[in-house]
Amino acid sequence: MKWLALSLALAGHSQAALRFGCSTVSIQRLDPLVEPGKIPSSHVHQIVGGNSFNATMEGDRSEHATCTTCTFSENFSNYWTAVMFFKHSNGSYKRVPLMQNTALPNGINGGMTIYYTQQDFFSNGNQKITAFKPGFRMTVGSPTNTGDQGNPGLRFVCLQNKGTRFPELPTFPSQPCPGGIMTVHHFPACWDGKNLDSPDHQSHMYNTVREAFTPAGACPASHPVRMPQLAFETLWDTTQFNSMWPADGSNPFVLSYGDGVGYGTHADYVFGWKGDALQRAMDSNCMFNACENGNPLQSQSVQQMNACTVKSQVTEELDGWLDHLPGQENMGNM
Ligand SMILES: *[C@@H]1O[C@H](CO)[C@@H](O)[C@H](O)[C@H]1NC(C)=O
Ligand SMILES: *[C@@H]1O[C@H](CO)[C@@H](O)[C@H](O)[C@H]1NC(C)=O
Ligand SMILES: CC(=O)N[C@H]1CO[C@H](CO)[C@@H](O)[C@@H]1O
Repeated sequence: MKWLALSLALAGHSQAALRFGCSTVSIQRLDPLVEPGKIPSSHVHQIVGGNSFNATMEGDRSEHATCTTCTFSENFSNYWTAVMFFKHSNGSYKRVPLMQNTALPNGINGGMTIYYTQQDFFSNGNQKITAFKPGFRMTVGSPTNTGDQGNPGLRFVCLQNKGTRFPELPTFPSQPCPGGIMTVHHFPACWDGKNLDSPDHQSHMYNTVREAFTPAGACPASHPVRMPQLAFETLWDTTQFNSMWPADGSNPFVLSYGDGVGYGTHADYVFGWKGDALQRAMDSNCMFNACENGNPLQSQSVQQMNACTVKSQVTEELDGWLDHLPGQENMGNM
């Protein structure tokens, strides 16, 4: 009996895991965290989430947005990564289209899959998971990294099909992938308990991520507060380029800041859930789609998601064959 009472008490926050799709809200050269106010910023990003995404994003974003491209309609957060381009042997570049993930409702326009899990999919490790606070933001990875930084949370997967998840690679795949390429970004989940941001957007957090979605390590005393494990999956439809793979066998894909290896892969997050919605979800038992329709999160249809957009503030050609990566014209041949 004692055991039963204990397990029921813990069950209240033992299992919640959110996984949901977000369509693309914008693809443009803005970087409100790293280069706030700069129009255009140095490289192209693909962004999902609330329509208050802008060159400058101060304060509580849930108060500025009026719609979101994500399934959960109380979620006005923004999530973004660099964009992938194909580099032809003749020197021209073409943007690689995004495609929706498997296991999500059909018709989502590009975008990403977002996860907020506890210690892992199935357990909080008997710790309270504290939701991010209004004004919270962070980045993971850095475009200036040129070697493996020992973060097993930043990975590439060569897709045989949309369901492929292994092996996870620290760099771009070295051969054509029949189902496209997935980039994966796991954020740190240990917070210092004080700062909503830090000058480098990283030192208020501490990373104990292990590979894939396996349970993260314990939080250190300097960053004792366990927050949701945030992760992005982005699927790039590289298949139209497979027949143009270079004769010398080298990887032809490049991230929008000129990285053809992949060690500089990075991602950004600005919190924007309304009120206590994320905390309620983390304290519940719901998993994936079962969290929708008010159980406990309000949700919206794919049509409503796709209808939310942000007008680009940067007028430049991003599609078609380009003679340089947008913003990288002085970088030469990389
Ligand atoms: C972005 O910021 C500019 C300047 O502050 C403002 O005029 C514009 O309405 C904002 N756009 C969005 C989508 O919030
Ligand atoms: C490179 O090849 C592509 C695909 O065939 C073509 O559309 C593009 O114009 C070429 N670029 C140059 C500089 O020749
Ligand atoms: C709780 C809350 O404010 N929910 C709102 C989330 O945003 C949608 C619009 O996208 C509103 O309809 C909800 O009322």
